[in-house]
Amino acid sequence: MQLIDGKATAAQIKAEIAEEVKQIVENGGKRPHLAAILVGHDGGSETYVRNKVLACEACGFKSTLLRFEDTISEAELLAEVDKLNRDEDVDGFIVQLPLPKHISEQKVIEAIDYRKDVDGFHPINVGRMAIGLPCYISATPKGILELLRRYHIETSGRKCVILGRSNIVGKPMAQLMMQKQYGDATVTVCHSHSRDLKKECQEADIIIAAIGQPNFVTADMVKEGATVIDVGTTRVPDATKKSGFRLNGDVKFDEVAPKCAYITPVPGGVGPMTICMLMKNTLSAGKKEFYQ
Ligand code: L34
Repeated sequence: MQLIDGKATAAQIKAEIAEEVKQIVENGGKRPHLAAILVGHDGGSETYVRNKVLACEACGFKSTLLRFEDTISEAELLAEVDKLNRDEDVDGFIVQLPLPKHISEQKVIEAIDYRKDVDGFHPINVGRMAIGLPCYISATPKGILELLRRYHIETSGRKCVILGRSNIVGKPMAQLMMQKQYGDATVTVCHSHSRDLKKECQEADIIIAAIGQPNFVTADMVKEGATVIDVGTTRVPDATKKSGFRLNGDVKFDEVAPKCAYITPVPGGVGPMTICMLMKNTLSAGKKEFYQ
Protein backbone atom coordinates (compact mmCIF):
# COMPACT_ATOMS: atom_id res chain seq x y z
CA MET A 1 0.00 0.00 0.00
CA GLN A 2 1.29 3.44 -0.89
CA LEU A 3 0.05 6.55 0.86
CA ILE A 4 -0.76 9.46 -1.46
CA ASP A 5 0.79 12.51 0.18
CA GLY A 6 -1.44 15.44 -0.75
CA LYS A 7 0.34 17.81 1.57
CA ALA A 8 3.77 17.20 0.04
CA THR A 9 2.40 17.25 -3.51
CA ALA A 10 0.61 20.54 -2.81
CA ALA A 11 3.80 22.06 -1.36
CA GLN A 12 5.72 21.05 -4.48
CA ILE A 13 3.10 22.56 -6.83
CA LYS A 14 2.95 25.77 -4.80
CA ALA A 15 6.73 26.07 -5.16
CA GLU A 16 6.34 25.63 -8.94
CA ILE A 17 3.67 28.35 -8.97
CA ALA A 18 5.83 30.69 -6.85
CA GLU A 19 8.68 30.26 -9.33
CA GLU A 20 6.41 31.16 -12.24
CA VAL A 21 5.02 34.20 -10.40
CA LYS A 22 8.55 35.36 -9.71
CA GLN A 23 9.30 35.20 -13.44
CA ILE A 24 6.08 37.02 -14.33
CA VAL A 25 6.80 39.84 -11.89
CA GLU A 26 10.46 40.07 -12.96
CA ASN A 27 9.29 40.46 -16.53
CA GLY A 28 7.08 43.37 -15.51
CA GLY A 29 3.84 41.36 -15.37
CA LYS A 30 1.09 41.63 -12.79
CA ARG A 31 1.15 39.70 -9.53
CA PRO A 32 -1.99 37.50 -9.45
CA HIS A 33 -4.62 38.70 -6.97
CA LEU A 34 -7.18 36.40 -5.31
CA ALA A 35 -10.05 37.74 -3.22
CA ALA A 36 -12.21 35.62 -0.91
CA ILE A 37 -15.53 36.35 0.73
CA LEU A 38 -16.18 34.60 4.03
CA VAL A 39 -19.62 34.92 5.62
CA GLY A 40 -20.15 33.98 9.28
CA HIS A 41 -17.96 31.90 11.59
CA ASP A 42 -18.23 28.27 10.53
CA GLY A 43 -15.18 26.55 12.02
CA GLY A 44 -14.31 24.56 8.90
CA SER A 45 -14.73 27.53 6.58
CA GLU A 46 -12.55 29.71 8.82
CA THR A 47 -9.76 27.12 8.64
CA TYR A 48 -10.04 26.55 4.89
CA VAL A 49 -10.07 30.27 4.06
CA ARG A 50 -7.14 30.90 6.40
CA ASN A 51 -5.24 28.15 4.58
CA LYS A 52 -6.15 29.76 1.25
CA VAL A 53 -4.73 33.12 2.35
CA LEU A 54 -1.53 31.39 3.54
CA ALA A 55 -1.27 29.53 0.23
CA CYS A 56 -1.50 32.86 -1.62
CA GLU A 57 1.49 34.09 0.38
CA ALA A 58 3.43 30.91 -0.45
CA CYS A 59 2.70 31.41 -4.16
CA GLY A 60 3.57 35.10 -4.16
CA PHE A 61 -0.01 36.18 -4.87
CA LYS A 62 -1.76 39.21 -3.52
CA SER A 63 -4.83 38.23 -1.48
CA THR A 64 -7.80 40.07 -0.05
CA LEU A 65 -10.12 38.55 2.55
CA LEU A 66 -13.55 40.14 2.92
CA ARG A 67 -15.42 39.04 6.04
CA PHE A 68 -19.10 39.55 6.79
CA GLU A 69 -21.37 38.54 9.64
CA ASP A 70 -24.01 35.92 8.90
CA THR A 71 -26.62 38.66 9.21
CA ILE A 72 -25.58 40.08 5.81
CA SER A 73 -28.55 40.11 3.42
CA GLU A 74 -28.55 38.40 0.06
CA ALA A 75 -28.79 41.78 -1.69
CA GLU A 76 -25.79 43.11 0.26
CA LEU A 77 -23.73 40.03 -0.58
CA LEU A 78 -24.67 40.28 -4.26
CA ALA A 79 -23.51 43.91 -4.18
CA GLU A 80 -20.13 42.78 -2.78
CA VAL A 81 -19.82 40.20 -5.57
CA ASP A 82 -20.57 42.92 -8.08
CA LYS A 83 -17.83 45.12 -6.60
CA LEU A 84 -15.29 42.32 -7.04
CA ASN A 85 -16.52 41.67 -10.58
CA ARG A 86 -15.71 45.28 -11.42
CA ASP A 87 -12.46 45.58 -9.45
CA GLU A 88 -9.81 45.51 -12.15
CA ASP A 89 -7.04 44.57 -9.74
CA VAL A 90 -8.80 41.35 -8.68
CA ASP A 91 -8.03 38.51 -11.10
CA GLY A 92 -10.22 35.92 -9.43
CA PHE A 93 -12.37 35.48 -6.35
CA ILE A 94 -14.38 32.95 -4.39
CA VAL A 95 -17.33 33.04 -2.04
CA GLN A 96 -16.65 30.34 0.54
CA LEU A 97 -19.56 27.89 0.93
CA PRO A 98 -21.77 27.08 2.75
CA LEU A 99 -23.68 30.36 3.04
CA PRO A 100 -26.36 31.09 5.68
CA LYS A 101 -29.79 29.62 4.85
CA HIS A 102 -31.39 32.97 3.94
CA ILE A 103 -28.96 33.41 1.04
CA SER A 104 -29.32 31.49 -2.22
CA GLU A 105 -25.93 29.94 -3.01
CA GLN A 106 -26.96 29.43 -6.61
CA LYS A 107 -27.87 33.10 -7.03
CA VAL A 108 -24.52 34.17 -5.61
CA ILE A 109 -22.59 31.74 -7.83
CA GLU A 110 -24.42 32.99 -10.91
CA ALA A 111 -23.66 36.59 -9.95
CA ILE A 112 -19.89 35.95 -10.16
CA ASP A 113 -18.31 37.00 -13.45
CA TYR A 114 -17.40 33.61 -14.98
CA ARG A 115 -14.05 35.08 -16.08
CA LYS A 116 -13.13 35.54 -12.38
CA ASP A 117 -14.79 32.34 -11.14
CA VAL A 118 -11.63 30.53 -9.99
CA ASP A 119 -13.82 28.03 -8.07
CA GLY A 120 -15.25 26.89 -11.41
CA PHE A 121 -18.78 26.86 -9.96
CA HIS A 122 -20.48 29.20 -12.47
CA PRO A 123 -22.74 27.41 -14.98
CA ILE A 124 -20.59 28.67 -17.87
CA ASN A 125 -17.48 27.03 -16.40
CA VAL A 126 -19.40 23.89 -15.43
CA GLY A 127 -20.84 23.65 -18.95
CA ARG A 128 -17.51 24.26 -20.65
CA MET A 129 -15.89 21.65 -18.40
CA ALA A 130 -18.61 19.16 -19.31
CA ILE A 131 -17.83 19.45 -23.03
CA GLY A 132 -14.07 19.60 -22.58
CA LEU A 133 -13.48 23.30 -23.35
CA PRO A 134 -10.80 25.40 -21.60
CA CYS A 135 -12.23 26.79 -18.33
CA TYR A 136 -11.78 26.96 -14.58
CA ILE A 137 -12.22 23.45 -13.19
CA SER A 138 -13.38 23.17 -9.59
CA ALA A 139 -10.49 22.67 -7.24
CA THR A 140 -11.30 19.39 -5.49
CA PRO A 141 -11.83 17.26 -8.63
CA LYS A 142 -8.89 18.99 -10.30
CA GLY A 143 -6.70 18.21 -7.29
CA ILE A 144 -7.71 14.56 -7.37
CA LEU A 145 -6.83 14.30 -11.07
CA GLU A 146 -3.47 15.88 -10.32
CA LEU A 147 -2.77 13.35 -7.53
CA LEU A 148 -3.67 10.43 -9.81
CA ARG A 149 -1.42 11.85 -12.51
CA ARG A 150 1.56 12.59 -10.27
CA TYR A 151 1.38 9.10 -8.72
CA HIS A 152 1.10 7.49 -12.19
CA ILE A 153 -2.16 5.77 -11.27
CA GLU A 154 -3.74 4.36 -14.43
CA THR A 155 -7.32 5.53 -14.97
CA SER A 156 -7.86 4.89 -18.69
CA GLY A 157 -10.38 2.10 -19.17
CA ARG A 158 -10.53 1.46 -15.42
CA LYS A 159 -13.72 1.19 -13.37
CA CYS A 160 -14.18 4.28 -11.21
CA VAL A 161 -16.93 4.53 -8.61
CA ILE A 162 -17.76 7.98 -7.25
CA LEU A 163 -19.74 8.15 -4.02
CA GLY A 164 -21.76 11.38 -3.88
CA ARG A 165 -23.33 13.65 -6.49
CA SER A 166 -22.70 17.17 -5.16
CA ASN A 167 -22.19 20.08 -7.55
CA ILE A 168 -18.73 20.83 -6.17
CA VAL A 169 -17.26 17.31 -6.10
CA GLY A 170 -19.31 14.30 -7.25
CA LYS A 171 -20.76 15.69 -10.48
CA PRO A 172 -17.65 17.40 -11.85
CA MET A 173 -15.50 14.44 -10.75
CA ALA A 174 -17.71 12.07 -12.75
CA GLN A 175 -17.52 14.33 -15.81
CA LEU A 176 -13.74 14.57 -15.65
CA MET A 177 -13.09 10.89 -14.94
CA MET A 178 -15.26 10.01 -17.93
CA GLN A 179 -13.64 12.40 -20.41
CA LYS A 180 -10.97 11.08 -22.74
CA GLN A 181 -8.59 13.98 -22.08
CA TYR A 182 -8.70 13.48 -18.27
CA GLY A 183 -9.67 10.17 -16.65
CA ASP A 184 -10.85 8.16 -19.68
CA ALA A 185 -12.41 5.76 -17.15
CA THR A 186 -15.70 3.89 -16.94
CA VAL A 187 -17.58 5.87 -14.33
CA THR A 188 -20.37 4.94 -11.93
CA VAL A 189 -21.89 7.50 -9.58
CA CYS A 190 -23.48 6.12 -6.41
CA HIS A 191 -25.59 8.09 -3.93
CA SER A 192 -28.04 7.70 -1.06
CA HIS A 193 -30.60 5.92 -3.25
CA SER A 194 -28.24 3.55 -5.07
CA ARG A 195 -29.43 -0.03 -4.69
CA ASP A 196 -26.20 -2.03 -5.02
CA LEU A 197 -23.69 0.49 -3.75
CA LYS A 198 -21.54 -2.09 -1.99
CA LYS A 199 -21.38 -4.34 -5.06
CA GLU A 200 -20.49 -1.37 -7.29
CA CYS A 201 -17.64 -0.46 -4.94
CA GLN A 202 -16.35 -4.04 -4.81
CA GLU A 203 -15.87 -3.96 -8.58
CA ALA A 204 -14.11 -0.59 -8.65
CA ASP A 205 -10.44 -0.06 -9.50
CA ILE A 206 -10.75 3.48 -8.13
CA ILE A 207 -13.17 4.66 -5.44
CA ILE A 208 -13.65 8.39 -4.85
CA ALA A 209 -15.64 8.93 -1.66
CA ALA A 210 -17.34 12.33 -1.34
CA ILE A 211 -20.45 11.85 0.76
CA GLY A 212 -19.46 13.48 4.04
CA GLN A 213 -20.29 10.43 6.18
CA PRO A 214 -17.42 9.43 8.45
CA ASN A 215 -16.17 5.83 8.00
CA PHE A 216 -18.76 5.02 5.31
CA VAL A 217 -16.35 3.00 3.15
CA THR A 218 -15.38 -0.22 4.93
CA ALA A 219 -12.91 -2.98 4.02
CA ASP A 220 -15.59 -5.35 2.71
CA MET A 221 -16.50 -2.77 0.03
CA VAL A 222 -13.00 -2.51 -1.42
CA LYS A 223 -11.30 -4.77 -3.96
CA GLU A 224 -7.75 -5.90 -3.25
CA GLY A 225 -5.36 -3.52 -5.06
CA ALA A 226 -7.88 -0.71 -5.52
CA THR A 227 -7.07 2.99 -5.24
CA VAL A 228 -9.17 4.89 -2.70
CA ILE A 229 -9.50 8.68 -2.68
CA ASP A 230 -11.11 10.14 0.45
CA VAL A 231 -12.71 13.57 0.03
CA GLY A 232 -14.52 13.63 3.40
CA THR A 233 -13.42 16.06 6.11
CA THR A 234 -16.07 15.82 8.82
CA ARG A 235 -15.27 17.30 12.23
CA VAL A 236 -16.11 14.79 14.93
CA PRO A 237 -15.87 15.54 18.67
CA ASP A 238 -12.67 14.16 20.23
CA ALA A 239 -11.91 14.97 23.86
CA THR A 240 -8.27 13.86 23.47
CA LYS A 241 -7.62 16.73 21.03
CA LYS A 242 -6.78 20.25 22.12
CA SER A 243 -9.27 21.63 19.59
CA GLY A 244 -11.96 19.27 20.92
CA PHE A 245 -12.43 17.58 17.52
CA ARG A 246 -10.65 15.57 14.87
CA LEU A 247 -11.12 15.33 11.12
CA ASN A 248 -12.71 12.15 9.89
CA GLY A 249 -12.75 11.00 6.29
CA ASP A 250 -15.46 9.02 4.49
CA VAL A 251 -13.19 5.95 4.56
CA LYS A 252 -12.49 3.65 7.53
CA PHE A 253 -8.81 4.14 6.91
CA ASP A 254 -7.28 1.56 9.27
CA GLU A 255 -9.13 -1.41 7.80
CA VAL A 256 -9.29 -0.20 4.17
CA ALA A 257 -5.67 0.91 3.73
CA PRO A 258 -4.08 -2.59 3.88
CA LYS A 259 -6.19 -3.68 0.88
CA CYS A 260 -5.29 -0.69 -1.29
CA ALA A 261 -2.62 -0.09 -3.90
CA TYR A 262 -2.93 3.64 -3.12
CA ILE A 263 -4.96 5.59 -0.57
CA THR A 264 -5.24 9.24 0.51
CA PRO A 265 -5.15 10.10 4.22
CA VAL A 266 -7.39 12.62 6.02
CA PRO A 267 -6.03 15.13 6.82
CA GLY A 268 -3.15 15.61 4.39
CA GLY A 269 -4.74 14.10 1.29
CA VAL A 270 -7.31 15.82 -0.92
CA GLY A 271 -7.76 18.94 1.29
CA PRO A 272 -4.37 20.54 0.67
CA MET A 273 -4.71 19.76 -3.06
CA THR A 274 -8.05 21.60 -3.17
CA ILE A 275 -6.32 24.73 -1.95
CA CYS A 276 -3.39 24.21 -4.27
CA MET A 277 -5.63 23.90 -7.34
CA LEU A 278 -7.37 27.13 -6.36
CA MET A 279 -3.90 28.67 -6.57
CA LYS A 280 -3.41 27.13 -10.03
CA ASN A 281 -6.72 28.59 -11.17
CA THR A 282 -5.74 31.98 -9.77
CA LEU A 283 -2.47 31.84 -11.70
CA SER A 284 -4.51 31.07 -14.85
CA ALA A 285 -6.77 34.03 -14.03
CA GLY A 286 -3.76 36.31 -13.62
CA LYS A 287 -2.44 35.16 -16.99
CA LYS A 288 -5.92 35.48 -18.59
CA GLU A 289 -5.37 31.93 -19.79
CA PHE A 290 -8.99 31.06 -20.52
CA TYR A 291 -10.82 34.34 -20.96
CA GLN A 292 -9.91 37.94 -21.83
N1 L34 B 1 -16.46 28.41 -2.54
N2 L34 B 1 -16.46 26.76 -0.93
C1 L34 B 1 -15.91 27.29 -2.03
N3 L34 B 1 -14.82 26.75 -2.64
C2 L34 B 1 -14.26 25.62 -2.14
O1 L34 B 1 -13.22 25.06 -2.77
C3 L34 B 1 -14.78 25.06 -0.97
N4 L34 B 1 -14.21 23.96 -0.35
C4 L34 B 1 -15.10 22.97 0.28
C5 L34 B 1 -16.04 23.74 1.22
N5 L34 B 1 -16.50 25.00 0.66
C6 L34 B 1 -15.92 25.63 -0.40
C7 L34 B 1 -13.02 23.96 0.27
O2 L34 B 1 -12.20 24.86 0.15
C8 L34 B 1 -14.12 22.09 1.03
N6 L34 B 1 -12.87 22.83 1.01
C9 L34 B 1 -11.72 22.44 1.72
C10 L34 B 1 -10.51 23.13 1.61
C11 L34 B 1 -9.40 22.76 2.32
C12 L34 B 1 -9.43 21.70 3.17
C13 L34 B 1 -10.61 20.99 3.30
C14 L34 B 1 -11.74 21.36 2.58
C15 L34 B 1 -8.19 21.37 3.94
O3 L34 B 1 -7.25 22.11 3.93
N7 L34 B 1 -8.17 20.28 4.68
C16 L34 B 1 -7.03 19.89 5.47
C17 L34 B 1 -7.31 19.99 6.95
C18 L34 B 1 -7.70 21.33 7.42
C19 L34 B 1 -8.10 21.32 8.87
O4 L34 B 1 -7.20 21.27 9.71
O5 L34 B 1 -9.31 21.35 9.16
C20 L34 B 1 -6.67 18.46 5.12
O6 L34 B 1 -5.52 18.09 5.33
O7 L34 B 1 -7.56 17.72 4.69
